[in-house]
Amino acid sequence: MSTRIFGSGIRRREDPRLITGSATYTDDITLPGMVHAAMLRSQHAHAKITKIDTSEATSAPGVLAVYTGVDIDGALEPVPCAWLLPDSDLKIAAYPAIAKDIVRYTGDIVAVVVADDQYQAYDALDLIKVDYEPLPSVINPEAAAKPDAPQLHPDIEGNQAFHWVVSGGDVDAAFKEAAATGVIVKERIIQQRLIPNAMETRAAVAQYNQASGELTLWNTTQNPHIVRFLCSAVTGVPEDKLRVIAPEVGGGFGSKIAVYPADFVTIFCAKMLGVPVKWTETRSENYQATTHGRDHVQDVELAGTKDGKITGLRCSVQAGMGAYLSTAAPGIPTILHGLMLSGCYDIPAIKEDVYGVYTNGVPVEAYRGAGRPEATFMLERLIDLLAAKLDLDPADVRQKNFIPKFDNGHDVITGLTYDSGDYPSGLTKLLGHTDYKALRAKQAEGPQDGKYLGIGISSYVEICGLGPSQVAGAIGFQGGLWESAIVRVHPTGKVHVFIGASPHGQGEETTFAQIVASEIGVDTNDVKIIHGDTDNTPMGWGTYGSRTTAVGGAALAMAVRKIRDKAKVLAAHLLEASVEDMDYDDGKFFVKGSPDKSKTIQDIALLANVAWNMPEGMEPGLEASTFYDPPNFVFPYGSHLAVVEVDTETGHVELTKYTALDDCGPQINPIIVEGQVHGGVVQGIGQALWEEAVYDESAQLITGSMLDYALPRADRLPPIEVISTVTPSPHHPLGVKGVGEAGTIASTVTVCNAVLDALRPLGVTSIDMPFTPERVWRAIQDAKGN
Ligand code: MCN
Repeated sequence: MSTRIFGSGIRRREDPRLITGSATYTDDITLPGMVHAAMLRSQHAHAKITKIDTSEATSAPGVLAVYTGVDIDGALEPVPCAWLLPDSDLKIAAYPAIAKDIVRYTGDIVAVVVADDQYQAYDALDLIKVDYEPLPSVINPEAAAKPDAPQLHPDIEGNQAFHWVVSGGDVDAAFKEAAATGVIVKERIIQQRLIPNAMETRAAVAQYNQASGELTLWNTTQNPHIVRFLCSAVTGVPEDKLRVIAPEVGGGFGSKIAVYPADFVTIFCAKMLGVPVKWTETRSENYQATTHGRDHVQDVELAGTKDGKITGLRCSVQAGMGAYLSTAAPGIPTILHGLMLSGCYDIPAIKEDVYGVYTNGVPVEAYRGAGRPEATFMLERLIDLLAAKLDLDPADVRQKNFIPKFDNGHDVITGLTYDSGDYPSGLTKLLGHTDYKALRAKQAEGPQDGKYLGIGISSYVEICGLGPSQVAGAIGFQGGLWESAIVRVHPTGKVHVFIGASPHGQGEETTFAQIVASEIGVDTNDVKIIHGDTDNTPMGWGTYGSRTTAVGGAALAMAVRKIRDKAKVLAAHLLEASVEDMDYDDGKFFVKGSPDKSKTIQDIALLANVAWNMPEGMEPGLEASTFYDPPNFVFPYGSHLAVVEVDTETGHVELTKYTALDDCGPQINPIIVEGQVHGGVVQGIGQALWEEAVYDESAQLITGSMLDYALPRADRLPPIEVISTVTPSPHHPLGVKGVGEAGTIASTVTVCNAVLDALRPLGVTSIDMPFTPERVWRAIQDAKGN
């Protein structure tokens, strides 16, 4: 086995079971005596519950129990929020898993039915009679922050969940100077609500042993250890008696970070009834009750000099939180958004006010990119506006402002230290590769048949590899951000890796095997990656924030290096050489200068496990574990380019070209990286052109199914070209940075910049996302004064 396996695009070992239908998801779990739960969810966005009559439902065929908010009183603690943002006047609205007095979004659980089968449970839901007294509702975060807005929570004035500020440099002076001698550009940006669309909806199966008090929860989650932690706190089952298993998870995109009311309710039912209980969400329930993403109203202004040097950025953001604060919600529009506002540039003065606002919508959580697409959009859109105002090429304005190449740390005004980057070279490579000059020349030929050509670029840097834990504490994240790995080499040289991280589509079963294979020279097929079961894996803080490879991969690399070090000592002992005289290459330990005097890793695995002849004081076995807490985040970056043709008669946008240049350090598996970028780019394009969670004036979700919510379709996309540069992270043992969210962070603004570049000759400077044909057409008509 060659050490070159690191960096090779081997096929994903996960795929055969995924594409042949032989994977086991939570809904595939069937246990003896198992019964089924269905949640009755509020149809009102905001209402008082005056009466609930469950008598008819309780006596319906197959029904075992109906529980309401009264029943869980005292049995379940309130649903927790786990990001207690400091210095923000955070006001958490405590709420029960089943609403008792007031519902605050269409989807709030009002009752649960448990029946012998799923259909009986659903039929019985219709028999529960709930009397509501409707209350006024509000969905737009800006409207919800107004003094006369309906009040969601009695003691949270103005619906304000928090007010957080990031500030560095003298912003007011920068704007004063720009007003006198330079330029200022302003924009109002609506980051519409988005609905994450994982292939698998949410599900939970709870099995409680009333004799032992042990509970097993199969749960479709991105972070089983966090689920165990929070379920223990809410249900009272001690952590040592609580096992959480995330079997196959069909994607999450952030929506499976949260621990949901329905998870706690399923556990409650299993505890009460003493039989296993399964709950699986329907797709429309998923739209209604699984967390949404984005939902910002952003007012942004950028100050610059007349030759295009950026001097200041000032913004105010109203971030819709939905009815309650979801598990990680407060950190998203703040830490993951506000701290990234300097982007790839050295902006000397930045101030942002972020207001988290309660609204009558589904709680908002992380959605691929989580805060960073919204930050990148603000900055990169404003840079295009600045370039347009000064009649400069947007690529030149970026080059003029980029932080110069750095290898080991660069401080930006928001307080972060980026690890490494070469932003100018990345953009130069992208522009060369796509023949940007030729594209501009073609554009200069003018519209063809009413179709205007637009070229959009954006440059991004993102914060990922979430860690270190010390920072987690400082920013109020109620957990650690380290990862751990155990590597166990069996007597025949086959390897088991136990990891706390919990991939759910990203491919780490393949790339982590590549790490092991590269470090100790075993075949990737001889390495099994075990994850997603809290009883069988060491602690891990989950897969989100593109951290699994940056943090979990580092833990693994360090553990497997310990194996290599021990194997070297053993080999020296067996070959009667001193350790200093030993060399290692490609799975073989040999005496320097005498390659035939060698032991393979398999030889050593056997000898270590039988332990007949160990060096003095050495423990038997070939196993190592590592707890890795990174010294800093990692900061991948890149530049993307899109070309569009806009039909000014119909407003239709045709995306004709998309090229992504990303730098995530050395790539373990370029095919997986490409796949991640493809998926991410498409999700970002979805926001730019098609997707929007629409609520009506009474806060009813009217895009409540896939019929009404426009997901990206393959036939509407051009080939997505993925190129790269490689800048290692100085602090990661393998130099790698994350890539899982990169595409989404860059692509939304890239495509919007392209459309608005196309429409510049017509005087259109702003359109609200998504850029549907109707909105584009109307913007053109408005610009024409029609
Ligand atoms: N990788 C690599 N070389 C690098 C960096 C990464 O080969 N230099 C590989 C990794 O080993 C892994 C993949 O690329 O196989 C993504 O790794 P990483 O960037 O570490 O991201 P995570 O595994 O932490 O995944 C989280 C990220 C996030 S936050 C969202 S949201 C998202 C995403 O990944 N959700 C996804 N990608 C997704 N892909 C699928 N199929 N489903 C989701 O729900």
